[in-house]
Amino acid sequence: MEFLPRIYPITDTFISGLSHAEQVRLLIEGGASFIQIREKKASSRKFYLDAREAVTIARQKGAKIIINDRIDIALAVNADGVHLGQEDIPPRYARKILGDHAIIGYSTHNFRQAVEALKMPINYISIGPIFPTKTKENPDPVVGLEEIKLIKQAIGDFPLVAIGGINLENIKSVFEAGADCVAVVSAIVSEPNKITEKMMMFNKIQK
Ligand code: TZP
Ligand code: MG
Repeated sequence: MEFLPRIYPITDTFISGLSHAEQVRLLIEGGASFIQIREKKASSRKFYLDAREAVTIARQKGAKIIINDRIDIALAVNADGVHLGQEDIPPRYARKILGDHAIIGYSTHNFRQAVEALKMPINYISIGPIFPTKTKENPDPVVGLEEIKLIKQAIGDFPLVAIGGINLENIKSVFEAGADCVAVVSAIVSEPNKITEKMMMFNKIQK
């Protein structure tokens, strides 16, 4: 998983009260090298300006930025890739638009979707929500740890990111079940003055 670290923080302006760029700065200070920017509410102009600043900060520090949902914003700010869901533009069109070098992640919510995703031109699969989460509106049913094991067995070396309700207490069980990487929103960004510290704590977790 040369491009994928073990901890994959995701920004949220609502939960943190900070801009995406501010969160990116704090996350990188805490050791983050691969960050997703997830924005569900702001205007395109506001998101563009914030994402552009986030990419500028990340480039200076050698970190990568993945944009959730928005291929147009990813192109406009020259991000490293996009993260797409089941309701977004299909990965093969995203690949055509963004090119071979872009990192494309794809959300799945069950075994069937995860195996189906292997046919797509993507770089990693995410599976979730593993545990209950308040961060996502209308989340899919909770997947659980057993499903991670089954999916990892089926997809082999293909990079698998687990997401949803993951915190410092349950993270080891997620790695033990077979996740290569863990994506985290609220357990890292919910307290704006502790983002750097929490990122460091997550990065200290051994597999
Ligand atoms: N997709 C599945 S769960 C989730 C997303 C975006 C939210 C994860 O947030 P948290 O706060 O880490 O549970
Ligand atoms: Mg999406």
